[in-house]
Amino acid sequence: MQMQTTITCIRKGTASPVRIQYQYMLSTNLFTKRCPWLFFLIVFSFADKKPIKAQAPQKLGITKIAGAKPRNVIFILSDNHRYDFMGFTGKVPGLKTPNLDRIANEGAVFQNAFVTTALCSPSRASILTGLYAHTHTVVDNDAPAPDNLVFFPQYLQAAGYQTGFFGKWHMGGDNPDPRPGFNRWVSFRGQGVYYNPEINIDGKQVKYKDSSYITEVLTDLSLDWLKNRDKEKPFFMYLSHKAVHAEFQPARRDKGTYKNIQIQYPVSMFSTETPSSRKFTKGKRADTSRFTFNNADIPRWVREQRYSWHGVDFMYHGATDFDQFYQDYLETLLGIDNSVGKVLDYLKENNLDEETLVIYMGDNGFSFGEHGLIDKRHAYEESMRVPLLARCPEVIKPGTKVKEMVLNIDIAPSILEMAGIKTPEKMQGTSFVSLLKGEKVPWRNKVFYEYYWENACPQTPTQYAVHTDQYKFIRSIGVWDIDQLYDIQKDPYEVNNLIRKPEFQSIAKDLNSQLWTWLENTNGTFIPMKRINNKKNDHLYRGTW
Ligand SMILES: [Ca+2]
Repeated sequence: MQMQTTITCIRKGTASPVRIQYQYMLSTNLFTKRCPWLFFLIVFSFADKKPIKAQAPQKLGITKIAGAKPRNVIFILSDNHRYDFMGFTGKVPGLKTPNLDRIANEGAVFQNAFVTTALCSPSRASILTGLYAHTHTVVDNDAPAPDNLVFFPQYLQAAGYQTGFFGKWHMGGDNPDPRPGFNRWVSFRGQGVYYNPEINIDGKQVKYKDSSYITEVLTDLSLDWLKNRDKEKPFFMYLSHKAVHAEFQPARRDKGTYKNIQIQYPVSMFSTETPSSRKFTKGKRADTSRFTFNNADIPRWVREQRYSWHGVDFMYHGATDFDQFYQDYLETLLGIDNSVGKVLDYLKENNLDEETLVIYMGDNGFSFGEHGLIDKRHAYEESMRVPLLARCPEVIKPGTKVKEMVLNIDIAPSILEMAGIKTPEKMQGTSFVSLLKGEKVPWRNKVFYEYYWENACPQTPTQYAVHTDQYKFIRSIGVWDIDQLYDIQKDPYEVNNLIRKPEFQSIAKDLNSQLWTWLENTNGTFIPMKRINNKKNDHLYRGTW
């Protein structure tokens, strides 16, 4: 395969990552040696060109909620924004997110929001369908969305809404073309790029130039759509940002804002350290004195991942500096906060801010050194927890705190309820609107988690987990290794694996049983294996086979 393409790569051997634009003649050998993840990105961008079949909205059966007002809704989704990196949480001293804080102060904060799979495509499919990954079958970042899936905006259209999608879709290979459920379509191929993006607007490719920045382009296009909408109909807007996905690139005005911020090294960052580990000296080490550590029972795959693509000692094949990576993330996040501010300002200026529901959410979490890891996928808290905020003064009291455990599969039923539509029977999520109103309703007391091993990032095995108010049980599949049990209340950073303690055997047994019951009851024991066309992304042999 030979084709001309422009890629961004990171040059090794420099104190901080230097991003440089290369003109490369694409070849398998080059990519597996220099930038293997791009090889997969590009291979899959040409792998799936199936036409997208649209379902006619009128064929969808919807049941309306009697007397309900069809409310305007804006859903803002960010990428890889971890749950606690917002100004109001105080997690990162000096980090400022005034607009996210505004939603939190004037609306509701979900204190226990989780995704059922911490990976871009599966989580996005769960948000759009209200289904677990093993049900919608978008189980990894390359699995296409089957034609029989119904995305919740299709129900909104059927109820008379005008709907718009703006941003990252990332399901079904790398196809940027319009998907069912949206009157206005703005998207891009796969992960997209931060600067000078090529955008698909209602089926036409448009190239943005002059250092245009993706977060601003998407925000401006979404607000243009709102300004020109049919004011006789209710609206639903899905603003789906590329930020803050790696490789992080802040807006130019934000670059360097946090050059002096104190980086926080988490409690579990050094548990798997060895004499050959990188030295981390710039940031502040967490106080570990309050916690009991059981380093003997850290799974081997976690130890080994420390020295992998997604570990602090060998990040992106040793090409990335942890401290710079951390700073870049915070600065890229500022663009998201700015976008949220523009949306809120628009609503206020147009007298829509009392009635419109605005939801802000991340598609999955992100580790910054916890357990010696970066990235997500695994079932630790930083990966499966997400930021989730909601504001709608007509419905939600300022300063509302929702303690119940809510999931990405609850988004679709909740937005439909706010639109006056009952939850479709096939959806596995539950509307959390009652919780937003402060009502006491029966609610789940545990959540289940799944992650499926994927070829592109083989260092994380398949993970299943069950998370109750107190405990988390994590089962790894496909590796000869130890499982994990944590008392999350006493051990929020998951450093004391209880799995071999005699007094916890009955708890582990019960949680394991619940996990399998959930999988059996939701038809989750049959995971589709999708065709893999390329070689394994194994750094060890570096493209020599
Ligand atoms: Ca993501």
